Amino acid sequence: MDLFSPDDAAKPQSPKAPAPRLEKAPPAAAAGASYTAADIEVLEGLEPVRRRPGMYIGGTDANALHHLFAEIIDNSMDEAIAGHANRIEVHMGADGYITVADNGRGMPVENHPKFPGRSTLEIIMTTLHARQSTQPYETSGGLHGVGASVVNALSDDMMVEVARDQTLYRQSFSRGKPTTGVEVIGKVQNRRGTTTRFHPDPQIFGENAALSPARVFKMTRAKAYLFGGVELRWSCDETLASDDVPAKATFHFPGGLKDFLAARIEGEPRIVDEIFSGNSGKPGTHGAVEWAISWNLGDGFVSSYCNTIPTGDGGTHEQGLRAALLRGLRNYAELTGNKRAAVLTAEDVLNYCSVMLSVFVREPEFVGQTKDKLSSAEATRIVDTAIRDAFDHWLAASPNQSSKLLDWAVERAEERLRRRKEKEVDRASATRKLRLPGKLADCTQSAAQGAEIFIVEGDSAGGSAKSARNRASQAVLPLRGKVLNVAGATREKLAANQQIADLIQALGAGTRDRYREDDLRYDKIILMTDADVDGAHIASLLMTFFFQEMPKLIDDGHLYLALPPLYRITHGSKVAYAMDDAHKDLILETEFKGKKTDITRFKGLGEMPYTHLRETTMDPRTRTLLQVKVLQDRDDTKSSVDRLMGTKPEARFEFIQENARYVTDLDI
Ligand code: 0RA
Repeated sequence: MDLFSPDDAAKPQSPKAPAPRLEKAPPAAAAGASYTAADIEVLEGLEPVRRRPGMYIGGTDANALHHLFAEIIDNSMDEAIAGHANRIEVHMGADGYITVADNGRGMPVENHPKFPGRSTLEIIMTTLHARQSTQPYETSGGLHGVGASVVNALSDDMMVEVARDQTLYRQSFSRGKPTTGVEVIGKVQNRRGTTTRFHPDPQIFGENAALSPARVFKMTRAKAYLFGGVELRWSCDETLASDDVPAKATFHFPGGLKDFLAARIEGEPRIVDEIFSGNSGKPGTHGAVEWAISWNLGDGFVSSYCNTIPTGDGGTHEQGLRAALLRGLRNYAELTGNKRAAVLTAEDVLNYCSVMLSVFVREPEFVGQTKDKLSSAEATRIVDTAIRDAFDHWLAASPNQSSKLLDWAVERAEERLRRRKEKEVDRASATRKLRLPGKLADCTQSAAQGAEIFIVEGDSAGGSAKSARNRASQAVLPLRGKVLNVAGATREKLAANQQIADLIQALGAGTRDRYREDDLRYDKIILMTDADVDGAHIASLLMTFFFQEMPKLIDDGHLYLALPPLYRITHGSKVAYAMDDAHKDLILETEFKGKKTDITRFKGLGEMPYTHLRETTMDPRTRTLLQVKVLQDRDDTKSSVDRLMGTKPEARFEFIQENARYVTDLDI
């Protein structure tokens, strides 16, 4: 049964008297009826909005607060754009309330067909996305609007008044829930429309949160510029008025965006005097576009809108604008034989440009957290098409001004290219400074403290070491073949040697006089060569290199020798490793005495399973390292090194003759 009848509604009611509740059936669940999806939505109500306001209005900051006002005025603008309203009034009170009133058709107050016993007004105000599924408007922004219900959810007090059918209705809400039914307030004559009054909830936005009169004033005025078919009336409490905010003002701008832009860029020196502006299509209908563009020396901005809703993050309509402007200027360059225009990009044309762009599309789509970016694909073509021809005409009409604009844009482009080149050169020299040898498998930590580099012989050992390492703190540099003997090399030969160059680069600290401890990229430099004579030779060549080129690195205790084993001895699950033959014999005599053993001799690090390499040689918890130190007086050491590693073979021969008697294990 529909309780609502014209007779009831026509009865005059005192606003103070408790109005009869016109319609409210018990919820389906309470009535014991089965749930439908729609019912569940209603029963769920607006609690999710209060729990996570950011999901609906992008946060709870000042922007979000002003978003509430935007939602409400956008609903009235929709009604105006649809041709049903031509006046919207905004009032800010000293009490923190804001009121938006339009002279549209008025929100429907009769029973909602899908929710028996509940008015459409109540459904609109208390359910998410409760818009009619068939779009009532030609170009509605309302769906962008998360809707009046979200504002309701986030207001501690809200009231909607509808003047419709000579009757004034009212319903009040708090925090998303009705506090009254739809009340008949009285009879009205010559009045239609919707009035919405709300107070943002301090529980959500904070006790001190307040809408900024200046900001709300500007938002209100902008609507008048964006849609010439509506008059905006502004008023605020005297205490809120200021130099920027009059207590009362009326806006009606049939001149549209051109006037808006002219006002915004007043006093800024222009590159070209004339504003390029125009429009296409009937404002408020699908495909309508309006634009105003000035090339001036101010800060430059692009203010774009879709269905009068600001699109702060741009989107498809701005893409259309960029394409049209770039193509137009390039065409003009071609026509006038200007070859330098090939380097132009849309940025060169649009920087130093103040733009207002407004487009109307049916059922627009917005993306992004605060739905500030237009994503409707058709908007690109609509804007591109509308502006392109007009721009060609505008450029052709005054060649002086157009050439000035073109030259200026080309200069910007050339400047941009120059800057980019400089930047590239800077970056190249920066990376050169930092460049690491390609074969280095660096550790991921950047601090030298605790970092280690293993210098290994050959790529296969390098592969095993890379598998065995702890990537975070251990780097691996494989050197191929024998390292140059620096003791016998000239500085030129040294400089030309790739292995040495890689090593110096990887360590990062420089050599000799230019050695800088602070630049050393690792804490421990670990020479990890095979446990055989060749390996020992390479290790001694490397030690010679450090002794000669980076003695401070040794003095400071950074150089180490790894001790990989030569043998792996197993009996069942018992495992032991031996460093050399003597060590192996000792282990066999003691730990494995009388046992049948398997003995593996590693031909090189590259043949060792990486797990064994890790456990025996690289893992700081289980390995043994030898720290390299210069024990004798440095000069004595230097003469020994020269003698053994230097260019004179006779010095080595002498050493062998002197020391041959100490040799014990000689394989012949
Ligand atoms: C739904 C349907 C109709 C109008 C509205 C909503 C409406 C909502 C707001 C919000 C602010 N001002 C508004 N004006 C209208 C169409 C009702 C009909 O067909 O009469």
